[in-house]
Amino acid sequence: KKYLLHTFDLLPAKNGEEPTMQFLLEVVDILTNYIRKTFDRSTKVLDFHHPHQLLEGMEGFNLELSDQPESLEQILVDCRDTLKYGVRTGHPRFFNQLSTGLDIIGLAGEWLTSTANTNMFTYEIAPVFVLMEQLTLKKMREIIGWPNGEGDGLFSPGGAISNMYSVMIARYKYFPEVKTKGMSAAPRLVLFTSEHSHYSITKAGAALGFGKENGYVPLFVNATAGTTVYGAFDPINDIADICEKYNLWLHVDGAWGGGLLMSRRHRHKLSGVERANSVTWNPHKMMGVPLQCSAILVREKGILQGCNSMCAGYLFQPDKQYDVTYDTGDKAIQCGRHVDIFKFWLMWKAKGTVGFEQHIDRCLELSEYLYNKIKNRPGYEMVFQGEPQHTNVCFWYIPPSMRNMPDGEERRERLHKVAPKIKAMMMESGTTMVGYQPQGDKVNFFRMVISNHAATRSDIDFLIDEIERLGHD
Ligand code: ABU
Repeated sequence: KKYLLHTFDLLPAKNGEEPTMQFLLEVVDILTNYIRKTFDRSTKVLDFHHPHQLLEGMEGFNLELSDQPESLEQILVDCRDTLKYGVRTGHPRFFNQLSTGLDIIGLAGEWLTSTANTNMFTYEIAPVFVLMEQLTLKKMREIIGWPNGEGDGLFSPGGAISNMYSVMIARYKYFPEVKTKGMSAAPRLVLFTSEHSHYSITKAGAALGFGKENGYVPLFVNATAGTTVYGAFDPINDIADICEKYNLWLHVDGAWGGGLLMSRRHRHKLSGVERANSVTWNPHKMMGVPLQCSAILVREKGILQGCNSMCAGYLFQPDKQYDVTYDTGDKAIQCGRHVDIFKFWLMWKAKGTVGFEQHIDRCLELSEYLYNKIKNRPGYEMVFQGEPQHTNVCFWYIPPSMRNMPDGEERRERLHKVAPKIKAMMMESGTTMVGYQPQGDKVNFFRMVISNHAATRSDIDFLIDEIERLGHD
């Protein structure tokens, strides 16, 4: 009977409680089945279809929006199929992205967040979440090493936006009049970042009107803690010396590598981070928090507010009955802001700081296992010399027919096609996923990264077997 029902039969409809509970239990059943299968290695990582196939419509699954309401039965099918044709990013053999894994407590946190369905801009409507955000950011600043965890911060919609915040506040720090008078209130400014840094730094420069010319005034230096492809750590102390000498803003992009601050064994790789003016740190990467969860942390208190506040009277009334400094929304460039904190706070409670440390140490041990397994294995060439600093292991797989080819343009051209071809076959067979890219003058190579708490040595072995099975010519 329930299948003949429609959305308007659910709460707040009269007598809607029973069908609402039944419907939600069905949804929970779909979700829990999906979760169970995600951790079952006999389940595929994905069931790949080309965009035109999905757009044309699969059996019983039509992406077109309908003018008339669909039954709850169809809505449940839509839920099931949406997951069926998606990618299981929590699968132990999904290595494609820096953010992987499915943490059950984090997931529960995300469900609760959606149920609360509130907005982070004011204490008035998100009292508990605002306090959780403040406390968690303070803890992160303490871990960075800023005295008493003092400073400022926000959770933002991803590392690129966190990095953009850092450029905005640096500009505000040195040229506050830009806020009201525009770019003419500052000389032509330039940012410094390494070739391997994340493209969001140059994107922020482009969006905010910076240039790349000699003769412009240096303002900002980005040091990357864990580059996206190689996982390399810039020498923060050396860079900080230069920034101090020339009075430049130092930002550390630890979107990927920031998580290593939780590990007593690995945090030395970010030595000097406490000298930064701002830090990006994405718990949704190395700490396994469900997407999205990215923090911009700032050493100087009040600067985010100074840079971004617009004091909208309809939202940030100064005469509320509580301490309105907890209305943190005006620090953000967004108005509406999603609650990203709860799942992270809940995971921290559940695991403790030591739990994050164990997770990070384990991921790094696994990548060491992979590196040792392939560094001298026939058919593999490492992209850079020496042990990886992070979990990034970058390598070429050389199919048997190419192993005796002399180095040269022909070999480079052929090698450039190997990783995309193997990756395409992996996706078609749905068994595993790993990223590839060219970098500088280096032709396409695989970038293996490990942040998934479900991955084990057997999954690393599987990946290597799979590359060799698919790459054998
Ligand atoms: N923000 C960079 C993420 C890239 C990746 O997952 O590979």
